[in-house]
Amino acid sequence: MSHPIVLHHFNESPFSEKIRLIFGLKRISWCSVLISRTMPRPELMPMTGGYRRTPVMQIGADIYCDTQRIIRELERRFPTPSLFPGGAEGIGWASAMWTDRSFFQNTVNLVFGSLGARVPQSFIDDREKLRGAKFDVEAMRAGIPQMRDQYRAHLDWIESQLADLGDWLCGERAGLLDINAYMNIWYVRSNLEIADELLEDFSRVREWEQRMRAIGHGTRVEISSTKALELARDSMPQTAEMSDPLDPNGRKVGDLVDITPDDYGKIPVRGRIVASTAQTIAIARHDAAVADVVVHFPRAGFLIKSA
Ligand SMILES: N[C@@H](CCC(=O)N[C@@H](CS)C(=O)NCC(=O)O)C(=O)O
Repeated sequence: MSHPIVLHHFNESPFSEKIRLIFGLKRISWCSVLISRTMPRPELMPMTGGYRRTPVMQIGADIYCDTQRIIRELERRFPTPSLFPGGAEGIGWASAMWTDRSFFQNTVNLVFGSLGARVPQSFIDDREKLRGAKFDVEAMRAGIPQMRDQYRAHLDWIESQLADLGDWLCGERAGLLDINAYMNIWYVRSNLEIADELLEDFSRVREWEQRMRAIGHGTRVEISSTKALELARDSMPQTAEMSDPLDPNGRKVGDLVDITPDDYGKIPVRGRIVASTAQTIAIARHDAAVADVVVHFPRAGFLIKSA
């Protein structure tokens, strides 16, 4: 039986926008579960085992955490059109380490520094828990000049790539590199009145932004979080066992491990390894609310420890 593609997300989430655009690019029909921007998310946590970042993709009782892992699964299930129209697959994947970390942190500081007193205290409290550090809107505000310098440098890379290659960053159509980089422009555009000013000197980026926006989100149908929970509970995970004979730490199918993001939202998820490769790891868990699930993570950016 084939299960629907379900995305747990919120509309304002830039990482979710990446996935929505991939739905658009690949013309995928999907179910949307809108979650709150802050914790708690009582109907999602039984599925992820505590992983709290947004978005999460669910296909039956298989739960995909982190956009790297979600995108890999979408590319596997819907290979056409490819996210790598110009080849260069390695750099396409690796670009997330630029766009999701340094470029994104730059963008976050710019957005929240500019929003300043308009950021609700409840959001600040939640993001302090997420980061395990102060979410210091005042310091972000003070740092806006430096953040503008950095944002301009990131935009300049995109502009020069477009100058070399034409309409898209890595080939004749939009691909993963475009999706990853665009997230940070979408985020600024959605939040800041000064977006026009920030983008003023980058005419190619502005035209590319229009092309990106036109990709759309595929076909979206809303469902409730309760319905999604039922889908997980009434399905069996579909992940086949697969061991990685080259695992640098000798991990095997059946090993009990804790998997934790290495940057923020450092909540370990515990389970037994079902499948692993150089880029992915999947663990089996049981929860009274959803029965058996398999939770999937990427390897880059995550810490796997023996439990
Ligand atoms: N590396 C993660 C980062 C995701 C991320 O930081 N998402 C933001 C929302 S756009 C988040 O999780 N915020 C806290 C939350 O939603 O709990 C990914 O690629 O999915």
